[in-house]
Amino acid sequence: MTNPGGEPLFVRVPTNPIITPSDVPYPANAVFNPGAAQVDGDTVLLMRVEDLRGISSLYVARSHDGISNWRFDEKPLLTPNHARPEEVWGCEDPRLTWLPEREEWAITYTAYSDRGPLVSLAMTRDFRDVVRLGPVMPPDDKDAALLPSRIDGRWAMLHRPAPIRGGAHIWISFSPDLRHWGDHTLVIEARDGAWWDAGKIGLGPPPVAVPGGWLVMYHGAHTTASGPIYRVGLALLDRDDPTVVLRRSDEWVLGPAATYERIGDVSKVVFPNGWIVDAERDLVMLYYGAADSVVALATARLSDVLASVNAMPQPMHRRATDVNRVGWS
Ligand code: BMA
Repeated sequence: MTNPGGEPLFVRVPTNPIITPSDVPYPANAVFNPGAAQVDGDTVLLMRVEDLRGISSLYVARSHDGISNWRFDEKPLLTPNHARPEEVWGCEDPRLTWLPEREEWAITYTAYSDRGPLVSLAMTRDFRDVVRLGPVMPPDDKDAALLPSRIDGRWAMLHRPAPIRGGAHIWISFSPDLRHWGDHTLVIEARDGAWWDAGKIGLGPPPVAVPGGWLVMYHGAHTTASGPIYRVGLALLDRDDPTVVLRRSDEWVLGPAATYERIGDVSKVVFPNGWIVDAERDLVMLYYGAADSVVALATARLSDVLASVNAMPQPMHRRATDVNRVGWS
């Protein structure tokens, strides 16, 4: 997908990949799928680091410009805690949402239990100390992020349960207290057949409030004879009722093209979990895991992203559950 000038919407920085396993001060097989935050003038990445056993922990990296001169914490912020059965096989793929009401960051991450991956929640103010609230969704469920503020008095979380039957779609659930979740509602359905987002989709970075709604990026895993191809597209949800999809891209906006995206532990994967959306600088900095091996960065003008989203088709059914059948397959 291109901007109004016909150029690609998202442009990779020339120094990609910006962080590799050889950059970090601890043994790592892979460094990927970071969440992103802006804290005290720094860009903070909370990176998934897979160690030489195959178990992932979440480590902090900081940089003033968000591109170079990364400073790496030596110890993980979150590492499997054996008193917690939900994460015996790792802590993966964090999304970071600043909650103004609580003045802290919510970390939604995939806790890998021996019963499957589930969504777990932890809180931090500074990315130095962290408090776990624990599992909020049972397995299999992942790709979760909180909305930054309550909707009609309740917290809202987008996430991706993987049902035994049918495709894997994006749902939203609501909570009065961040602990008890309900009113589970299907929001964005994976498409079918040859589509890039057929069969399995999942939320990317946390939704961001923009004029006209919530800007959402999501990944689609298109199945091929040589395994899945992970690409990303955009959607816009209604600001007051995020169960309503206002816009959805037909085309992906970023897909594996560079060598570091096409070749790695899992080839042909771009997997963004974090973005810095800066209205003042008209800038989106999109951080993503490439080929489940390294961290990469692509940038876009926010105004171009919004213009593209507003030109995208309006889904025939604004609510996934509005379809004229028993939905939820
Ligand atoms: C997803 C997650 C991601 C990973 C992606 C591609 O299901 O497990 O952590 O980057 O697959 O392998």
